[in-house]
Amino acid sequence: MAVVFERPKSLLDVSTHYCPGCTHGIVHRLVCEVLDEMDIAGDTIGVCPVGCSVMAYDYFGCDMIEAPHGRAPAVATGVKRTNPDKFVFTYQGDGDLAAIGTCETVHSATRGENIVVIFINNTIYGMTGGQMAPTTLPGQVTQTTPFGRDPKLAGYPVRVCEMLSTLTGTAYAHRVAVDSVPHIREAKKAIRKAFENQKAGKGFSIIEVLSTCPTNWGLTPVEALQRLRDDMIPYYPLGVYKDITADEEGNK
Ligand SMILES: Cc1ncc(C[n+]2csc(CCOP(=O)(O)OP(=O)(O)O)c2C)c(N)n1
Ligand code: SF4
Repeated sequence: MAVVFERPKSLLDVSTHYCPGCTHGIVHRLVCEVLDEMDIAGDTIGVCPVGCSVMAYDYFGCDMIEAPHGRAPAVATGVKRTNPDKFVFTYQGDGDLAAIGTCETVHSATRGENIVVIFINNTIYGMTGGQMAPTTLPGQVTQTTPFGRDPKLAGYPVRVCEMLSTLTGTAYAHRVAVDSVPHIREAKKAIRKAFENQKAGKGFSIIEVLSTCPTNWGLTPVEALQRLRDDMIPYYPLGVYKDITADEEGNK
């Protein structure tokens, strides 16, 4: 019988520590499918964050390095500049990328570093037990906003793709989701395009992936996917926020 679906070769054949129904696994798979299709796993260096994906180095079958506390884009900058022929990506949650690592995120984009950033937005700090993240929605109950996030006290959520798309150094900013098959296919295309951008030397590419954290949201995996659709997508609209390739082609 023909095999029509199998594990990507660059996704290591090990059990992960992710909770049942967590969408981190889907995004790992998509990155690995792209590495396989472009045949670049042997030439790729990934940078892990703090957060639930801290141990992603055990799952990706390429070289990996750990960068604590939001410093992944800074580490990726050094790795890419010293290894310009390698593909370099970071894989970061919203606490890592948009709180403690905001500075590194913004400035690696302003410098137009030729790296790929995979940004997992699940509106919460997953690993540490469900505290408010910069992306937590107004009214969302977390461990540190037990009555719901009140923007008057806790500020407004940060829309990372919108913010980074204003920076000249950003080549590509695209928000996708992994709640349905069509959205997952779109996410894969976006991740592929980000790596193709790096191959072409286009500069900083960020793919924001709207994701779920069923454990800390207190929902079943299926309910969590529905919340992503009902609450997250309206606040964080999907789409391309910046694409210099499309702009260049439009100006021809
Ligand atoms: C300065 C600092 N404060 C707190 C922590 C603890 N910490 C480690 S991971 C994490 C949350 C990360 O959440 P996120 O980046 O959203 O990833 P997720 O676990 O949701 O995938 C926190 C607060 C830390 N490492 N450093
Ligand atoms: S705590 Fe949340 S983000 Fe972390 S593995 Fe579990 S479901 Fe995923």
